[in-house]
Amino acid sequence: MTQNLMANSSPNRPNQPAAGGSNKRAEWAAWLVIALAIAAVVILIVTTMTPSSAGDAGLPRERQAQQQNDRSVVPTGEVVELDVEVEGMAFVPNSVEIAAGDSLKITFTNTGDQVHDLKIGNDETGRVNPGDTAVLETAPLGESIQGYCTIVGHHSQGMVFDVAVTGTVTGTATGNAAGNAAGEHNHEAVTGDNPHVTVPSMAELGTQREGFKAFDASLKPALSTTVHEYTWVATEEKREVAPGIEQVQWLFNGQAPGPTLRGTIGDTFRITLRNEGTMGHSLDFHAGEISPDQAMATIQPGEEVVYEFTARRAGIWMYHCATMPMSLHIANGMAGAVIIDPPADSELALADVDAEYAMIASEIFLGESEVGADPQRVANGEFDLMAFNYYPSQYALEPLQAKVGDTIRMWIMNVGPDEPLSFHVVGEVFDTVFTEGAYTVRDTAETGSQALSLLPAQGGFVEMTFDEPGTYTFVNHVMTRAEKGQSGSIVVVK
Ligand SMILES: [Cu+2]
Repeated sequence: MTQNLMANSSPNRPNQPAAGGSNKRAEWAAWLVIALAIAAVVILIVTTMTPSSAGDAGLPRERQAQQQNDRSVVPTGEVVELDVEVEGMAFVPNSVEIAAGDSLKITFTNTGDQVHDLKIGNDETGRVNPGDTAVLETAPLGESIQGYCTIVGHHSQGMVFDVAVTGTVTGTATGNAAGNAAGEHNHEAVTGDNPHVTVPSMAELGTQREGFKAFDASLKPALSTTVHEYTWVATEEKREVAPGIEQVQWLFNGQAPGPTLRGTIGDTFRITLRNEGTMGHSLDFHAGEISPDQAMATIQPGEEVVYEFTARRAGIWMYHCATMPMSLHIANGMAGAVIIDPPADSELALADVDAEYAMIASEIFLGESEVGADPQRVANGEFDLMAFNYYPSQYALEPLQAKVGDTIRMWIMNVGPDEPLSFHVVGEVFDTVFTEGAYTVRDTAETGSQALSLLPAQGGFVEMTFDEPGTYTFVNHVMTRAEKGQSGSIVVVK
């Protein structure tokens, strides 16, 4: 190579004959080759461009498909009119069905408490202040499309409006456009990339549904008995775990969380666990101080184990299935709390309150309906939703109730399996907080506590007194966890 270069750039070149006949022919031949090459390139470019019209050549393929689709819409002249309002972070109604070629005239009244808008395709209302109304008229629509609020974060929280178009024109271009639109929707509107289900959005979690019944969070006083004897069955049953999502849960006594037990220091708890499931299960009571070897052993389907312990210490204590992988058994519902009261004459004695509640905090993992929580996603810590008492946002749908002047005590147990909890009540300061064996503040007006922090397997209680009527929201102040369902309301009336 080096030698050739040396040869071509040889200093001898100027000494070669300049205008010999054979050299001239070679020069013409070279020019001819160059001209042919240029012609070939030009032909190639022209050929490539021919299928597209000049106007579309620069557009991305999706946009071209969209344009072709738009051209295929035959307007019917029909205008479908409807009123749309806002409830929380959702449009109400949040869908409409029209025929291909119809257009929409939406009278949008923002009944929410912040600015919203509605955009469908290229048509939008513009910003609408709370209490204001705007009218949105769309072009004739040829295929189903999802409208949404363009305010940052509202789309991803579920502020969407589905227009189902019947009699949609079919064809490759339409199919591509629809596919792309659906892909974009999934990416933005769901809270995770769960391959099994579409995870409900924050708006869907907060949407009222007829017949919904929340898990009863009210807590009764300890029974006067000193021996608490129960038989629990371990089962695996398909239940609703989030709005519109049914999947298998693993249950103690047919419920998730398992029953909340309550007694007093010195009481004996004797729990017989009968395994009516299809796999091994077991029990581990953190309130007990006994050898794990027998009591916590995994029992097979059809077997029983008796777990007996004497409660020596006051507080709220976790219990859970201790069969591997524990994360999965807890994620599927096998966890709960035991509450042990100090004696009334103890210096730790509980004050009188107007009501008590028990909240078991956990992650929710979604999976195939027949399987339950996706084991791999549980192993990876990829939770989909968060919950108090194993159902996201249930106390937002069915709030706790109190009166002005009431003092309530909320017992909180974080069963995880993995996520921390920072329990806060919007608009309240806790007068009393007890956590993991001690009061951190107690019946004080001079100071107080804004959040009870609990790692998995930690518990405690908070007390608060309501001075004014209103809707007080309790949340995991790890804020994105609240938005995934770890929030609820206390409605306080006069
Ligand atoms: Cu289990």
